[in-house]
Amino acid sequence: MTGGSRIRTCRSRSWARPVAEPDGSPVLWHIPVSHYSEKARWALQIKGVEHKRRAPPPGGHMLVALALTRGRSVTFPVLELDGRRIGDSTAIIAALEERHPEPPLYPEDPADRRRALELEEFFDARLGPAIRRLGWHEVAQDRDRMAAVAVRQVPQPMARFRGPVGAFGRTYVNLRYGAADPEGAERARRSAG
Ligand SMILES: N[C@@H](CCC(=O)N[C@@H](CS)C(=O)NCC(=O)O)C(=O)O
Repeated sequence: MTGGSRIRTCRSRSWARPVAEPDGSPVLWHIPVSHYSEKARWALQIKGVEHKRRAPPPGGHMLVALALTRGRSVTFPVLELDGRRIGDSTAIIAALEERHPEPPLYPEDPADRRRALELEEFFDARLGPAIRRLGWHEVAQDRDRMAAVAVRQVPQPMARFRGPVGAFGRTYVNLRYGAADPEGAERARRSAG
């Protein structure tokens, strides 16, 4: 990622740290490979908001999301902003618009804004999950490729366990996103096409 915002990644620090940064910086909890996290990263970058980033440990990430949001969310991104922990990329963008209005991400005209929010909802609720399913379906069929992607998501010391990390990743995406189901992947392909 390039651009004006200064970012410090915090992968090596404790993910379980329970309190906000002492200096009050926003913290983006994200999954590096996730398109929803990318959406939040783009919004922070475009608005030039200095922030820190933390990645939860794969496998334990849902528990971390639950703990961060006090049971409101099991997914990432989660943004810590002004003492609040905001789950869901759409809510994160709404909060950033309010806190850092410039440059605006929403169109000014009410009809355009409504249309933009509808599109956002479509991408989040329909296209996003379809693309994710299709993407993982393609990746998970190739064990080597799956392992290559999976080792990039885990802390450095675990990355040398390529085989087990890849197998865990494949099992996870199969169970969680239905990646092993060719018919589901075909439906996703049609809805994404
Ligand atoms: N509607 C949510 C969806 C977020 C989402 O599904 N995030 C995925 C990453 S692609 C996640 O955290 N998945 C963890 C899991 O489902 O186990 C948003 O816009 O933030």
